Amino acid sequence: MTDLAKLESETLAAIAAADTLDALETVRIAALGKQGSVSALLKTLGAMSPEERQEKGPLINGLREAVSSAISQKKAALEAALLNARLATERLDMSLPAPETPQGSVHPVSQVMDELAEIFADMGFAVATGPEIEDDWHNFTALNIPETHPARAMHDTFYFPDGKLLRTHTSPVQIRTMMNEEPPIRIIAPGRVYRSDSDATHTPMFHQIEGLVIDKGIHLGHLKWTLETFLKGFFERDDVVLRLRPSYFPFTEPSVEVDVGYSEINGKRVIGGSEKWMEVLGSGMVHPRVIANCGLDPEIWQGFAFGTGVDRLAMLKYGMDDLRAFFDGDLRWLRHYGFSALDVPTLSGGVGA
Ligand code: 2U9
Repeated sequence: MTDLAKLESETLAAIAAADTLDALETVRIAALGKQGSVSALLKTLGAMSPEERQEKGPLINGLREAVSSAISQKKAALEAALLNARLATERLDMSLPAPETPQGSVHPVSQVMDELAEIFADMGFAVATGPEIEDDWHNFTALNIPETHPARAMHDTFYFPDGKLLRTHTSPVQIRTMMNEEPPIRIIAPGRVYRSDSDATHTPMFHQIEGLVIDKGIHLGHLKWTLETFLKGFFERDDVVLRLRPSYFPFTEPSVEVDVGYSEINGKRVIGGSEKWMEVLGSGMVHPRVIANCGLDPEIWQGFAFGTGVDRLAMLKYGMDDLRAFFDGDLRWLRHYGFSALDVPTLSGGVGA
């Protein structure tokens, strides 16, 4: 065997024997690298006589071609094997049955939001959402909240350096809806809101749901019926009694605070009857100035609005006593108070299934 044939068979055998990409790279450097055996042969071509080069050139170049193509093929094979091995270990058997005990649970806030959406959908309300970062106009000015109102103070509102703010209520969603849609309007606006406040009953982020109806000939009677239907559906009792007290909000006139009757049984609040009262909602007829601020004629369009805290509603219905635990992410709390993903609230099945 000639030296060339020997070198070729040895190098091809080394390539065949390389069982990792690293080992193959070592073989490649030994043959085709700067100091490699095949490279050394290529360098000898320069010193040869033309006749010798004519004879040896094709042989040496053929050797280089054979070696480099064998390396490419081997490299592709090793890479494919590596990918297949990875795919085999990362394979998920989608036909496996789900775990007997589901791992996750639906947070009470999500559950109550779904319950509320279901109850209001039945009354013809659509769900509206909007940005959590708002401007002063949508959060305050449009709602007839004057510059001097305490809610604007730095104490309550989180401001950004550019003057934008974290919405302090979901009311800007209703402002945006009134500006962008033609009445009649029937919406609820659930979502996160932010106020600089923190104790057992206040967290800097909490959840609100507000509602808005704009139509012709809307009056306080429509508001009372809507809130009564909502609270009866939510607490799943027909004996829910409402008490409307006159109040003041800049964005409604007249304004009413709504109490719900309850009694205390074994130290627990049970909604129903009229033994004791607790405030659950704020509401009123939308202030004509707010309607005008959104480009509508208050002589033609009237409406009512209401607002309440979703976290507080959840606490009342499901019996938690510390709001802060809602946002701790403690798995024991979530397992205790969480809902199954399959407990979809429906009016027929009971919203709090
Ligand atoms: C528009 C017009 C009027 C929404 C309203 C309240 C009364 C209210 C509080 C309840 C407890 C907020 O979570 S809470 O602190 N809300 O008392 N909210 S009327 O009135 C609106 C909203 C939008 C355009």
